[in-house]
Amino acid sequence: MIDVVSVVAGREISGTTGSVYRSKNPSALGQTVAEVRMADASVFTQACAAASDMKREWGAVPAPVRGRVIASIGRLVEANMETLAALVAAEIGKPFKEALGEVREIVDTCDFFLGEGRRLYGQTVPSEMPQKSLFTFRNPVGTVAVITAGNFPVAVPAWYIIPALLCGNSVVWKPAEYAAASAQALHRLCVASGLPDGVLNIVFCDGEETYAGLEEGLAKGLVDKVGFTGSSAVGARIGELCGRYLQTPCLELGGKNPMVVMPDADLDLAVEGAVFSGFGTAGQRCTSLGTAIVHESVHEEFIARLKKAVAQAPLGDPMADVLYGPLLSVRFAERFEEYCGWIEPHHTVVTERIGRISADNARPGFLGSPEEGLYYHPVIVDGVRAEDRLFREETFGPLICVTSFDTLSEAIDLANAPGYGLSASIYTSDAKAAFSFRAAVSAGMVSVNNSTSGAEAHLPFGGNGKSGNGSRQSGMWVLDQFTRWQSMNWDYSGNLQKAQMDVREF
Ligand code: UN1
Repeated sequence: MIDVVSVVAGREISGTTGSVYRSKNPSALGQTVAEVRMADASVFTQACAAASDMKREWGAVPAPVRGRVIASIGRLVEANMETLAALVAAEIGKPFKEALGEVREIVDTCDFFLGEGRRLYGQTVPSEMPQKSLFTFRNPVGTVAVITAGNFPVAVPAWYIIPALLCGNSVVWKPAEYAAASAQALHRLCVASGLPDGVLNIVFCDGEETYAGLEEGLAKGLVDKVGFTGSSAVGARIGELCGRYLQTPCLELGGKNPMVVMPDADLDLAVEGAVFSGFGTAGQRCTSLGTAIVHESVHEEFIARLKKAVAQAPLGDPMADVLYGPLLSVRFAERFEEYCGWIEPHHTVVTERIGRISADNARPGFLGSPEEGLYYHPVIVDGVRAEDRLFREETFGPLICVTSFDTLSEAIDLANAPGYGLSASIYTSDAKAAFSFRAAVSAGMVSVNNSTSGAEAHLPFGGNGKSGNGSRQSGMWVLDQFTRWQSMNWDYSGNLQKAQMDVREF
């Protein structure tokens, strides 16, 4: 069993609330992976102060040197890839192969940003006046608080932590407690790569303590930027809190991601995409497929092929080659069962139970007794309507909705109706339809003949509407989150030249 503690300014803090959270293996609830010594709000604020104390020092390290630290993080993560992936698989039940992909994403992120250490370009800009030079610089924002979910317990945090550090910021990271051991492992690898104490702190505390600690940190001017990945409801609360202190957080929230299947689509490809993005990671990605919006002429055929593909997909032990393993934790499983309660009489549940892990099926929907693993059978619900709760809200589990349409314009309306806007996909061989869809769908990410999930680490990642506040992570675009532009003008004429007033006319 792994003992998990907070680390502030290089010092381990072994819990201040007296409470211990047990992070269980969702494939075998009897097995505790980690005991997390939970901290309270004051530890979160202390971590903000520790990070804030280091921000000048770290920000003054030349960016290429920070880039070298990022390079060693990448190398160290790569050298420990299998161990880290196995820990992720044990702690949240993500299939090992996917977990390896997740760890690979950290390495990709490091590869991208180590080079940015030698760029972080500013500009030279012409002045209105002679003998005057104008420049722009990217300055670090200062202290970044990173609060992350556990469905991507190491890659998504790295999307914040790596560029934030590269840009010269110090960081306080609050991971999800149900993925605490994976988070602690990543934190240790980062610190071992040469980060000075206090530059990357990690705090384990529950939601309310985090909120209180963050508020105090913001009020005391110890937090300059918040990065949050998680539900839209919590994101709204964090956004409100930051707004009170005139801050714009980077919010990466939920999704109800649509996939439009046009009459000319390659149906097998579309079905494969629906299976991967609907049921991969047990549907627990922010980019998971929400609703397949299928043209009425191919709707029946799509359902038939989808049903067959899902029935053949192996589920179960995350260490085996499976489509998906258990749900993340008991809390997520309970919530998913509630979402299944949104199925209405006018819906058709297409999938039947496709297997049993054990004989006594203790709860409806589970493939076996939940204690032996939070395995849930795949659910496909046909006949959803735009006004249904199931259609409008994220269900974060192995459930996909299907509905049909007649014209592309109707499909676009349906795609936008839930008010999220993260990822959207269209399957078609018609370029005009694909580009029209791209322009009209409100989504940060659009796929053509590809599923809604599986974004690459060097493209902008993020959403609109209920999926976020328009901020973008990843690639060069995230630099605008973790740096602030500063302009400088330098007048070497020896005179006071007044902008707008002393401009020479020709
Ligand atoms: C998330 O679920 O928070 O695009 C991120 C994808 C992943 C990231 C998902 N690379 O599916």
